[in-house]
Amino acid sequence: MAKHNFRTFILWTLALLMLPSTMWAENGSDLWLRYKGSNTAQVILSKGLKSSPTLRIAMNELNSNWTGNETITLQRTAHGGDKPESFTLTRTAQGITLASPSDAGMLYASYTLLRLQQTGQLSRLTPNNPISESPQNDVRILNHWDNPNGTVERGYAGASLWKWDAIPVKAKSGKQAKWNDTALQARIEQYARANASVGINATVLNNVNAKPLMLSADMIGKAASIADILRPYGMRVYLAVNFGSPHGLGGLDTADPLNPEVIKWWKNKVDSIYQLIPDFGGFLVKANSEGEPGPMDYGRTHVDGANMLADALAPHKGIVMWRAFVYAPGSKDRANQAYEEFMPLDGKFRDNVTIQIKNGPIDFQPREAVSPLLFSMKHTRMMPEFQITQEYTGHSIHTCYLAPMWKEFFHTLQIPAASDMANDKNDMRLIAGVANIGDDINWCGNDLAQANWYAFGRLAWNEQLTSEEIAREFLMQTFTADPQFVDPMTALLMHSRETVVSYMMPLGLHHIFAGGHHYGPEPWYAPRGSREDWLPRYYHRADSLGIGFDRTSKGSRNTQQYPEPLRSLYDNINTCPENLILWFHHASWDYLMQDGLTLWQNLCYKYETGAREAEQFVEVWQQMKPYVDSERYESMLWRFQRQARDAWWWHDACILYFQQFSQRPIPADITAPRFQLDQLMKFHIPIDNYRAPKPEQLP
Ligand code: GCW
Repeated sequence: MAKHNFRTFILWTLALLMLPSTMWAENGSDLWLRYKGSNTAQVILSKGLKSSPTLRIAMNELNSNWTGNETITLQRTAHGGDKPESFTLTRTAQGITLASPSDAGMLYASYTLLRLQQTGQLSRLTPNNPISESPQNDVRILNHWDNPNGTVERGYAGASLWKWDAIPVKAKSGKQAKWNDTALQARIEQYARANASVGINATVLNNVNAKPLMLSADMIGKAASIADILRPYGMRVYLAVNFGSPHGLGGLDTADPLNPEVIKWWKNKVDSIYQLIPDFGGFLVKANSEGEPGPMDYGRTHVDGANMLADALAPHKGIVMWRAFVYAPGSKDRANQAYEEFMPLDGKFRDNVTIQIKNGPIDFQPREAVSPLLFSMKHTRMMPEFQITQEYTGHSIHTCYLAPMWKEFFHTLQIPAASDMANDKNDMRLIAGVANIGDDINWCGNDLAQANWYAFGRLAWNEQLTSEEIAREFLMQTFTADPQFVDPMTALLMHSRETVVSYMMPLGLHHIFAGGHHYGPEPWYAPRGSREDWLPRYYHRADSLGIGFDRTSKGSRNTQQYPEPLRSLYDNINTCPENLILWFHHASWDYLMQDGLTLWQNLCYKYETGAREAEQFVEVWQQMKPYVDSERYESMLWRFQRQARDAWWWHDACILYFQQFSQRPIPADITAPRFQLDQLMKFHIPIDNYRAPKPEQLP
């Protein structure tokens, strides 16, 4: 705990001691950090190792949370060829040594040691078996879609964590600012601690739909105050910037990236940021996408825009993450566009530019094919972007454990031959996740959605971990290590994403959500005058012959953007994985699938299976009652019940709607619809983009 928080800590402790014990209520705010250590460790720094704020945190965590009385020694190792954040845990007769070339590495080693203890895995660490770890990604970054006005785009866990009004502006003198709102300060420190405990080392504080205001001197001073809290936890701050800022904020009459005044404006702005935040990470940019300004507004290219910013950042070792989420209205296939726009630019970006690419080519759907661009550029640094917040997987209501989706993504990237995947910019690796964190007391709005924050960190550190081991770790640390709880709940989490796919968008269907908020089913959504590529029918293309988007060599030719063997695999309906069949093919209703049933029958059965599974989640959860505190039990119970009801809503809406096209009978053993199509078609939940719906708003 940083020194400035010591007073808060004492005050809280006194306050808690005065509370009668019955008033203690669980609220989920402790996340997976619920150590019950016995305070008996002897933690020391090896000879000559100078203490630092980071090492003080490491020592404090071990001192208060380790159970056992051995001596734990923190030790600095020579850099050698190791990554700075790598570490080794060694057990000797004298105790345990945590060694790393950096303070941050020793902090990660401390959290790893504590995790091993919490999850009963300490026996893995024996004198003959040291444990060494090195992060797979150098930059493991959260992207907050938080706006300066306190709202969070696609956030379902309350308002923004950053209470900008209450955050002090750090002065040019470099003196640490004084926080009046110490509770906020403590909360941000808890955020940093949670991230460090799973290896997340960077954060973009604000929305990619960025306001020019974010670069005002005041906001930079506030970001610097946040950076001061995050720094000892090994985290660096980045900002999303509005490309039009020289115009929108600086008062210039242009933001043309080749204009000398504009170039100078950015250079000065960057220099002023580094004065206050010497380890500032850099910029994230959404340009010429969904109405955001960009270099193309001035007849320039992504390269011109990204390189200009990169040049301003380079003297300070900052980077640009330039997003490839681009698509123009009226296109033949939205899935083709990032590739078409960026492939001709391959090799033209500066070394400190990374193209940030969503895992799939459309938009964070429950299941997407991997973005073809990620296989294709050879001379450009690229990073994947995941969405941890559940915009398309049930907001903070449905339980959908996303690690299996991310593992599926990593796995697909391994399918082409290594030589086809060679990229000469792989000396530094990065990965981003759009955060699911808000100011709700339990951080994520849903106690089990914390698992997605946790899993993002763990996988960003080590892509080889299995979804299952991550789920187990999470459950054991967050709830209880009792196998009566951990086993069934691991199974539930492991199943949950496929269940969501089944009741929402099976067989490669995508984007058939309600318009705007993306919560429920509206495969019919088509208000007059809308952009065609924002409407479900653009994606499902149901007609009397069949359903699905023909992206083959005879259709939009999207399959041709993939390397072999994926190209041929996807192009042929008979070899295309069935879970993506409607992503790549317009298949006939009577197409025979591997199980001998038709596509139409399979579609009906998928919805049926998904809805029944969601119902089983309620039962599983009810059996967990003895193992869970009543607060979290109740708060998850209504969510599971709502999820099951929503699954039937999806089931009825999609089966009845698509039957209008298929004109085929619904198999007799499918549960009879509870809703009527015309009722459902009249219904549109009156919610905005910033909140999960309330139960009473739903059918
Ligand atoms: O997922 C979509 C969302 C937008 C978002 C956009 C993006 C930040 O619906 O809310 O805007 O993608 O990723 O830029």
